[in-house]
Amino acid sequence: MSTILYDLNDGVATITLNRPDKYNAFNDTMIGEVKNAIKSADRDDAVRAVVITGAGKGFCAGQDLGDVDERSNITFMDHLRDKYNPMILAMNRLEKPIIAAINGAAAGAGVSLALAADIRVMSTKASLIFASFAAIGLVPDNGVSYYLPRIVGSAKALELFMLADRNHRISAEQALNLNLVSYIAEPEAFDETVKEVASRLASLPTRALGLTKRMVNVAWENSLEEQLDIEAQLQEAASRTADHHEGIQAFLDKREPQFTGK
Ligand code: LHQ
Repeated sequence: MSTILYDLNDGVATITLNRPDKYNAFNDTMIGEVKNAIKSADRDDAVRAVVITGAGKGFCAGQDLGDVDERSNITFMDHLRDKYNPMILAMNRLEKPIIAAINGAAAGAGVSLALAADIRVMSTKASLIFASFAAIGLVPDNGVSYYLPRIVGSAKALELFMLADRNHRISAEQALNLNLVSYIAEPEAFDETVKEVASRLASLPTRALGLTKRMVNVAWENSLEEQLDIEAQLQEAASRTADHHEGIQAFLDKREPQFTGK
């Protein structure tokens, strides 16, 4: 049985982690299915934005801790390299916006998954837990040691990782103040808020957004000179899209643009 649900509606592909009795914790099947869903969203021109969310009350509780013994024949290093890392890289390389719709608690690899998305919307009943790794004697993984310091700075990232109390939960209000999420919503308004953000992203010039993601992804490693050159190259690519021409024409016609993602 599949561990995720995949649904495509009006340009928005929604991947729902679907192991609610396990708080949507990752087993090997779910890691592979999320990665494959991201890759099929990449191949499908009808997809112009992706939402990742969780079924039931949680977003994702990270690695299924009941599953670890069953994997005793594989090292943690190989497990990360062969299973999890390709999923996080697929998200980073997808040149379409990814929204993490954080409906409930996100812990361990679950909070890593949320930070690997491009935009986060969080329910006020959800929480982010960065201390789960240290709480079981592990280090952060799944890219959270890459993304978290870039969002909140190294000092805050270390504070969040090192407060090794698994009950140390970052609330939606705190997450918003730390720039960890872009929108928060009361549970009753959560689905509608996610829908609005996803629909808006799906109506924008998809190629330009994808190239913007590529540009921002490399910005941290580049000098100004290198980044200026990347901007020049990607601007050239964007200028050749139909959506660029539509954007110019709509401005001249004094109407709203109708972008097609091409
Ligand atoms: C779970 C889990 C779970 C199984 C809740 N597994 N069942 C690690 C190892 C190897 C390689 C790769 O990378 C990693 C990275 C990691 O992800 S390490 C971190 C692993 N995750 C955690 O340590 C989180 C553990 N869970 C929690 O701290 C809490 O459950 C959270 C904060 C997520 C939710 O708390 P509550 O809202 O109080 O719910 P709960 O604790 O009652 O959980 C609900 C159910 O979900 C419960 O099952 P039950 O049958 O009693 O209803 C939990 O056992 C189950 N569950 N997390 N990771």
